[in-house]
Amino acid sequence: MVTISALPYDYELPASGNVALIVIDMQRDFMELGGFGDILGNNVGLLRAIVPTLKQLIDGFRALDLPIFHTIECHQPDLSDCPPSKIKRGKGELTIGSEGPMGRILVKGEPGNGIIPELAPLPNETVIYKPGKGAFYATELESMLKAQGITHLFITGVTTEVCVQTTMREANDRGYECVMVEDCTESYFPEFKQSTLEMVRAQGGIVGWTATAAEVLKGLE
Ligand code: C5J
Repeated sequence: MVTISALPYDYELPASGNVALIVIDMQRDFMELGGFGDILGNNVGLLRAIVPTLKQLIDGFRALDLPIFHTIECHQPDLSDCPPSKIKRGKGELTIGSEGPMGRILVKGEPGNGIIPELAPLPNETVIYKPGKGAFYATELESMLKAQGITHLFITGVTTEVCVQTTMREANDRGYECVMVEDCTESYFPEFKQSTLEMVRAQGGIVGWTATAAEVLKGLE
């Protein structure tokens, strides 16, 4: 049994459990000027603070030979997987599919849709292309986790209250024991990040746990 110091109480990983790291949407669209996040009026610079810590966590999982799943929020070039309601959101001049400074916004394969170079996935790591906010919606993630017998998830990435929280709630409802890694997730709104962490671990961990990257690595190593 592995014990990780977490909130609201210690997180326990039984010998029969298998872990994975989930890295949500660390893509240029959200992290750089000219991407979707910027076009919606956000200060994308705020998100960069977690990159070194998230890199350490990813490197720790790599060193332990533990599975890593990266996600990218994106749509097919013909936008057939993007509901009109999502395209309309924001009321900006540029919307999903428009030509932006880094190629078509939030479209699979465009330069802006790539994961930032510092956190680029290795060839043996899985990349999940997701059309929704949650990583389970309309993707192969659940079947892949099941195939590998994964039961315990460490969830990271951006943005905390949108795609990270949605994914953690989806995972929790499917029976996964989830930890949101506090210093490996960030929001354009610091108060939303704080509220999300509190929501997750309220009521005895109604959605799961939160812990720092250092505590996660200390427990797993
Ligand atoms: C957003 C995300 N914020 N990855 N996506 O639209 O959180």
